[in-house]
Amino acid sequence: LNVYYSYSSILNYLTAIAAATLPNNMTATLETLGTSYEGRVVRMIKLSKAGSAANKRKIFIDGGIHAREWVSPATVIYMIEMLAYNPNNNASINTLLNRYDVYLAPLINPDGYQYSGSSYRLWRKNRRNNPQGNCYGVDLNRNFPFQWDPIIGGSNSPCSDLFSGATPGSEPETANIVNYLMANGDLFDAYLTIHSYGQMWLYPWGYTSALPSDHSDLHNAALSGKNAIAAYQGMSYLVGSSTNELYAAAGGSDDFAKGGAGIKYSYTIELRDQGDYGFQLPATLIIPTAKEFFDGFVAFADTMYTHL
Ligand code: 0X9
Ligand code: ZN
Repeated sequence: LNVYYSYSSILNYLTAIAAATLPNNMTATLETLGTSYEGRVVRMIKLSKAGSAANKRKIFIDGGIHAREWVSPATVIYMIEMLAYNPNNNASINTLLNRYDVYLAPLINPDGYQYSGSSYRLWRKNRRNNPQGNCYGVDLNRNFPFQWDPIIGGSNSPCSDLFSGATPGSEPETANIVNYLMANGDLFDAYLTIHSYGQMWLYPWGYTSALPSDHSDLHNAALSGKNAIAAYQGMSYLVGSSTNELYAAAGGSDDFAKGGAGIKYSYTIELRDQGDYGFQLPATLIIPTAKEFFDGFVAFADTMYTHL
């Protein structure tokens, strides 16, 4: 993680960790969410500590929905590494793993990520060849089938970076998450989707300025995360609802996870920075960005669990 991994390096990493012998009774299981528009496989790692409570609750974390946000998959891989090995035998990590199985899918949009690396660094969408016009790509974070509406922060134009897609859930990369969460969502307490940049810990709704009825639970758990982040290097994260703190944008995965799949603690995380490097965060900042967020995640999960 001193460099950004390619798509194939990410796949190799996930395959290797599933084959590795892990300490502390940890097991890593490789699962497949599906394939992308261009046919790349989308994988997920399940991390579970054997011998801890039966029928544990679960947490789902994804990254790489937006192609250019490279620190997102890198951070999810860092999280896999820390949870799998817990190199300092940290008590808070052990507690988390005694309470939760954690499912991590670092690269939801492999076609876009590949294209961002090979052809156009600031590519955002997937790589669908849109039938109308000569434009490629759907913004996967406008495509989720809950309150889908191109008029609200999306677009009906296939050439827009914010194209919401022809229909709700039209994209294979969207369907990979939707199908998994619809089948398993009731076992999950939390859904976190990792993006960059802006340093925000956002909760639903993204399609309206109204707040969910349990918004104070989501806000308080996120504050624990924010405070743990600040304790590392003083980085400041903003906590609030997507619409109220950022902008209204319908069809996001966070809104779907909460409103469609019924996962209570649903968040979009915007990692570093605040615009100096923007999407092109230097690789030297992967580790500090990932470490502070991981600290925040562990603190968040503790607050979430103790308030269930
Ligand atoms: O606009 C987005 O999709 C996210 N920001 S980003 O810069 N990473 O593109 C924010 C999404 C917040 N959630 C919803 N609007 N549902
Ligand atoms: Zn994003």
